[in-house]
Amino acid sequence: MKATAKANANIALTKYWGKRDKKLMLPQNGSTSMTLSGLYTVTTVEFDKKYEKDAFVLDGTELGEERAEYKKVKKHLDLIREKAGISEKARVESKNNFPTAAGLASSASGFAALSAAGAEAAGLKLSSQELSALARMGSGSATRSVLGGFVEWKPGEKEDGSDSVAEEIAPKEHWPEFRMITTIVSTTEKKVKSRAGMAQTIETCPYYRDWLATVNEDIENVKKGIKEKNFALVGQTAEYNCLKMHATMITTKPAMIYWMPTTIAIIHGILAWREEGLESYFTIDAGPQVKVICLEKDVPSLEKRLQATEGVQKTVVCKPGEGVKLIEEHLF
Ligand code: 2P0
Repeated sequence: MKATAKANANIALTKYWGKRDKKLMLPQNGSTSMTLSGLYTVTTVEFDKKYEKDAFVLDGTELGEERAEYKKVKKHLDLIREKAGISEKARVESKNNFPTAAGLASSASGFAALSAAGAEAAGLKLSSQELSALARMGSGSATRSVLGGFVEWKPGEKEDGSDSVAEEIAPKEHWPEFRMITTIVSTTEKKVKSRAGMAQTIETCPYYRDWLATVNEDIENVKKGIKEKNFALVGQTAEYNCLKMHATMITTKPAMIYWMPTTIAIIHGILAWREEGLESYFTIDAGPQVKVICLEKDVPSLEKRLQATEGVQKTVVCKPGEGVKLIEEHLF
């Protein structure tokens, strides 16, 4: 009853921000993303009678029962146990190859890996849609990391949430030249986590309904742009969608301003470079890092410019990556 899974992070091209059902983790709106090669979580889960309680080791440190991350993992294990009809406690070890909780979607790769490894270890045989619905129960963005390439998370209409799942827009082979350059401008843990932040936005932001009114059009444009490999359409739509989401964050009470000076310096850089004919677009999540959407041919010039921007600590170039998969190498 032991299994290990590897899941890549994903970055939304059109964002998820807000739940319509907190218990079933159903989103207010659909979203689209690219699964990233190279930024991943590996998780081993073992259910065994020898364990007296669930244990969760993240990046080499065992987390105490009082930690929020421990509670989320335990809740997810309970859900898997319930589905599989088992009662054994589990040991979970998880490793990220990038900083946790700094706006690089660690909960997406984390819960996709935990769901795949946990389901396998518990003997559940799930389709990829069922697996995405399970991952969703851990973290909304994890729904999308179950699949590779370009992905849509359908908001779904059913009350039980069974149709709020991931669907492939196109596999990674469809557009192998597509790139996202992830910049790391800060590795400090953010002050307001997404879950609390999005709930505050729904409660207090006067523009939230305007956000919801325009998201579906963005989703359609991103899907069309991906299918037709229309880079400008994908980039322009993703950038504007990100700005609309941040407009709701900034106008939430209390305001959530995730951008740091380096975030803004990169934005201005991208706009100026675009004027010169170097085409790239930015997208930013609930954190200060900027993800630069571009094509393979422009990566060398963009990386040079990004690395010369004051405050940029690191850049990581990501291609469209694969979905979650089981691997043989266990962490313990
Ligand atoms: C996204 N974000 O679509 C958006 C954009 C952040 C900004 O999904 O409460 O960690 O676990 O469902 O998935 C981050 O939120 O939140 C997120 P929960 P999650 O990628």
